Amino acid sequence: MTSPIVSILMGSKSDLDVMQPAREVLKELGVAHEVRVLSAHRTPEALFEYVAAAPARGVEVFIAGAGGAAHLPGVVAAKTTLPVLGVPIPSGHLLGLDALLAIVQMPKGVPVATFAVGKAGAGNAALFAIAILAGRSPELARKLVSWREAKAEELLSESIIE
Ligand code: RP5
Repeated sequence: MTSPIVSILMGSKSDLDVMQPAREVLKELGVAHEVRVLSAHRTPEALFEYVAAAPARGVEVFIAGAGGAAHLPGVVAAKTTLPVLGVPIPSGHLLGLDALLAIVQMPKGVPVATFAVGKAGAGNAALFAIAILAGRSPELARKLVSWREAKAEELLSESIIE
């Protein structure tokens, strides 16, 4: 089995649908990853253990999606100096604005890169993770360029509506 380079975390199984585009992008570009549901509030000890052990298995970037109080990305960032990419999940009455503000307002010294609320943010977090890894992998850099070109071609092929 290939070692995971990217870890996708989410605070609840109910976040899985919104985080799906991150999995799809990583699959499409052939980046080994693993996906875990671990909560900063409900399972903090298990989360700490996971974050501590992940680099030894090959993890170089964390993508963390959470809704509501959305402490997961920040708590992961508190426990590692690897890049942490936060995805605000739209949930509950505030539709993700709560999670966006929680994730984006990290205190100085413990950064989390914050992405758009919802599925666009999840997909972009995966692309950004690959962009980080592409710095040392020409193969990944090439794949990223091809992916972008393929998307542009797809759009252009459907550009004439009438
Ligand atoms: C957060 O609370 C999770 O990330 C999720 O978005 C939200 C609601 O969780 P559930 O009550 O659906 O498990 O911790």
